[in-house]
Amino acid sequence: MATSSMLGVLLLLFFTQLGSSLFTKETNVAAGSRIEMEANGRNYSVFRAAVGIAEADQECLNQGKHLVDFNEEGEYLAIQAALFEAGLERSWYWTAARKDAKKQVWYWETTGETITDYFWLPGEPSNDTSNDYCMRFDVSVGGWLDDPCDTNFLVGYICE
Ligand SMILES: [Ca+2]
Repeated sequence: MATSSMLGVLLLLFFTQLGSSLFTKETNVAAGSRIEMEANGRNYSVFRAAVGIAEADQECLNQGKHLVDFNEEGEYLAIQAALFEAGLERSWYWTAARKDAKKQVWYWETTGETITDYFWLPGEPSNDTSNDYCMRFDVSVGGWLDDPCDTNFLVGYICE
């Protein structure tokens, strides 16, 4: 009896650990926090919350902002540098990039412009599911991943 309950506890610990390593990322941004940041002369608000992109989008709108779009390579690199400088690099962030399902092209939802500078991580966009239509920015490794838009494990988002 003792052995089987111990085994149960061990299995529970194993799967809890497995789950947390699959669905969360070590972070240096506290959940629920908001940090103001400047990059390239523009202001950005960095949030951390377990929300899908629709909620992140709405939260930016509530503040008269929009989800971050990297309108040019320089803006992307400046934001990445600022996140490192602010100690916010160990996290994932939603961006305003979307995939047009019909055309299979990526564009900025904010401007409608097709994205021309790409910083996908190796193997990305992975198209793991048929609805990987949103983009996450993984700062510490300096690249992008595609994900279902309703993914809501603990990530962050950046408003500008
Ligand atoms: Ca921008």
